[in-house]
Amino acid sequence: MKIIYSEDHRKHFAQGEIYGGELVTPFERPSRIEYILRELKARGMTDISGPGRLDLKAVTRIHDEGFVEFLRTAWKEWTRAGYRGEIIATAIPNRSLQQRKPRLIDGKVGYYTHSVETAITAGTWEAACSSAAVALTAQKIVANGASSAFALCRPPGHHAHDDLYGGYCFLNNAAIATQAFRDQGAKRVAILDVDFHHGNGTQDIFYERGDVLFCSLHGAPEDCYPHFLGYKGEKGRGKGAGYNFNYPMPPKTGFARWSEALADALKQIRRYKPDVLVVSLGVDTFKDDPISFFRLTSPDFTRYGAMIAKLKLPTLFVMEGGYAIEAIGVNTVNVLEGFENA
Ligand code: 7XA
Ligand code: ZN
Repeated sequence: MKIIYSEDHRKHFAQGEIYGGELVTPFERPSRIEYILRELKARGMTDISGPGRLDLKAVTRIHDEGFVEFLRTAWKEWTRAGYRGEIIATAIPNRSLQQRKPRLIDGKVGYYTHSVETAITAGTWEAACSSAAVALTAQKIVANGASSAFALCRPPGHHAHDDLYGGYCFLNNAAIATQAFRDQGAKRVAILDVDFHHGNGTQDIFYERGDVLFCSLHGAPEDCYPHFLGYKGEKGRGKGAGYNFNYPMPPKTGFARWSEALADALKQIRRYKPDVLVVSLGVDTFKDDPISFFRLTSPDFTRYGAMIAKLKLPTLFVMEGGYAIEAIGVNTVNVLEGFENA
């Protein structure tokens, strides 16, 4: 399996994340990628290369142009305003507040985010662009006929909406790659999101579209982030009605229940007959993940990789979350090996 990766992910390394009322070192940190790379190499998956140049047009097929411009210029505006810390939103236009973009950078930050744990730093824009480039380069490999590819993206993407960042995500890599498949001729694309957290951004982006099927297995929104989307009753709207499947599950869910949900999602995907599959691959379903509550073990990741392979679809894996740093490499590579060896 070809693997695409960029060193530029390191340019995004926030020093602070708001967690439990404290400013802590972010769970989403550069070393995550190092552990995955180390394990890939240890298991002989060494077909690793860098991304091509990012075509911003592929990004604005998914993201609002004003949002992209905000991400590109936010750090400059923030420092010009005299601020010395990282960019963290303080006011968000919730419920009955006006949905108008203010002039002041503080207001713009709130206007373009849905979650305040995620800080923007000097290098965030470049890192987010490199992550999207990684996804698009791996996408092209699959579009050109490879049976699979792994986009080792960082920062992750599935919480990013067309005009909102948050949940450690800035550009929605899986959505950008999905749109590229469509633009290059795929009639139908299925997205399977196996990250512990609901892929609210991806769901929202494709919610009214019938050409993209979205299935997400995740912690129930009543009990965990992103809190406000991911319920079972969200089934799509308009042309997208019937093309969105959510599988929210409670604390302590283990592989027996989780894999039943996966089997159902795979059934929906088979029925949909897509040309290609995009997997939003987060391994924070692991039992020791510090911010999640499922109970998957390392061998379970191999098992479900093999289950996904049974679809026999060209498959693009896009890296999302996973914070049990020591195990992130083993669990990620288990999925890929399980898929390849099935
Ligand atoms: O898949 N998404 C993640 O792994 C990031 C979740 C961010 C949670 C922040 C909660 N304080
Ligand atoms: Zn996650």
